Amino acid sequence: MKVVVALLFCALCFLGLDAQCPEPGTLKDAEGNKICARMFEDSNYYYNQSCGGEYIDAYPSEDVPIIPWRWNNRISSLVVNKLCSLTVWSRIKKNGSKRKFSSGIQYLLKDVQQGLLGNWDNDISAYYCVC
Ligand SMILES: [Ca+2]
Repeated sequence: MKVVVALLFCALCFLGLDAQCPEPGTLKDAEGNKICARMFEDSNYYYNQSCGGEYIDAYPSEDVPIIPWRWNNRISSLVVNKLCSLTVWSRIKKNGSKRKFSSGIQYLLKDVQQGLLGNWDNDISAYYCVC
């Protein structure tokens, strides 16, 4: 049992070190401006391979009731900066279900429950980010 726990702990350490998702406190754009949240098109059940593919950035106080068409129902993982929060909706114009993410890494939006049977994978259509 102890060996199993030790192995599991090591595996988690390894994943932590190799994590591809950026740490919340390090979120900046190419010019060094603070980003409120970064949303990615891909996720992975191996957490160190999550936050893949293309990404879209939300800046502090950015209010986007209608997500750009090519990003609609596409986001699968996300990171919210320290002291920021990201509110998302499942339908454009802030309709449908609503969910607020505080600072941290969401490796698998598939694991974030929406309603009784649904989840948030490929289902974000509007967002509002504040810091
Ligand atoms: Ca996706």
